[in-house]
Amino acid sequence: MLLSSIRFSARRGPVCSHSFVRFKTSIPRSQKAVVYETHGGPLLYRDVPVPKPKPNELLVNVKYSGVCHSDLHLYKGEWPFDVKLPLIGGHEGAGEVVAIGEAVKGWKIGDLAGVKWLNSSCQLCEYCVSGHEPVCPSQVISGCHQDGTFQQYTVADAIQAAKIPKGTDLAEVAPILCAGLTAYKALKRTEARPGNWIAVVGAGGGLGSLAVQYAKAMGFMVLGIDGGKDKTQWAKSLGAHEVVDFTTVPDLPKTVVGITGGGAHGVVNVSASLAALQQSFFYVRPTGTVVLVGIPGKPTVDLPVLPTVGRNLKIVGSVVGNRKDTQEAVEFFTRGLVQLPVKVAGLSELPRIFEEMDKGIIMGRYSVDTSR
Ligand code: 8ID
Ligand code: ZN
Repeated sequence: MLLSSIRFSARRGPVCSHSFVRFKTSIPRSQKAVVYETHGGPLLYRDVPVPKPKPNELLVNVKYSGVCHSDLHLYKGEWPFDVKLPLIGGHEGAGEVVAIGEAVKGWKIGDLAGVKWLNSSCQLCEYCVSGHEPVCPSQVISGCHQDGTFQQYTVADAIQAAKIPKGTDLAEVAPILCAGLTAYKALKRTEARPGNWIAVVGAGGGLGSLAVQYAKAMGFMVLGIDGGKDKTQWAKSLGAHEVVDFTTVPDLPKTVVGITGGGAHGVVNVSASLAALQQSFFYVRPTGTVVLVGIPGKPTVDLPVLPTVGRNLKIVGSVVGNRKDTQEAVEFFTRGLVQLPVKVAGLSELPRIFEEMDKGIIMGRYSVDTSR
């Protein structure tokens, strides 16, 4: 867009005479981002051009982005995804709308917006029209198919972008856009009832810290499972009724069945561990549900057929959530039902954060400040 083509409109502010994009005057031409050119290659903190929104898109000045383990899986090339390279990753962005494409309705400059894993979907297929847009075959994923939120400005489809109420703490709300949403939807997928036991596997991690709190707010009894004293105490401090350290307990299934009086009604596996997933089939309660959320690098388990059939188990997958789930997940946060004790770091520190995540030593979630 040529700056000379900009004209000003009293009603809508400055506009471009060609595309009628509405925008703030202060958008720079370049910005800071973390880019990688090859899987596992250097994570380069460098200047890149500010993207331009398409007619259906918002340009969001990302203030904070959560750092999800999915970003690390994608960076390492662990999943058979069609990843754009070079790539700016990230899909838990929270920021301010600074430009609006000509076809966008319902957004104005200055609104707060969340940028999610699901950047856009076709809105026409059978999944999109039935509220299952995260499985749309034409979906576009932020920080995978297109550049994501590890930059100061990113584009987001206006239909899928999440509305964030004015005054919300952007560092804290950022991880709700993936971790919170995914944890909340997975809990719904258990179809458990208030008072039932939910086992959260990976309770000390990013999704787990939120799953524990959403589960408690939804009226479930919560058993948090993770490794080490720090992580189990952390899960307890977030409200888990009981915690189990999988690294010290001699027989995990027996322990869980004992604590829950017959097995967990719902198991939400938000760990990136194949072993953890495999074990969960042996402590879910008869008629209960195991929800697969975490995706280990080698993602194949042996499903024990006889116990699954004979105990009427449900084994389901769950990927993020739809727009309604997003709205609800954000509301739990803005109502104070879930807390985000995030660790704030600079975007330039992403390489160190990925290292810590790889070692499994992060408690909760990092939220990176894109201004440093
Ligand atoms: O939509 C989805 N399905 C979705 C959305 C977002 C993230 C799926 N994910 C996936 C990620 O790609 C990743 O595989 O969920 C998984 C967890 O993401 P995260 O919460 O961002 O990761 P984390 O912060 O590293 O937490 C993982 C926790 O699992 C624990 C670790 O100690 C850590 O606290 N853990 C491990 I590794 N092995 C465990 C085990 N055997 C375990 N906890 C219990 N038992
Ligand atoms: Zn994520």
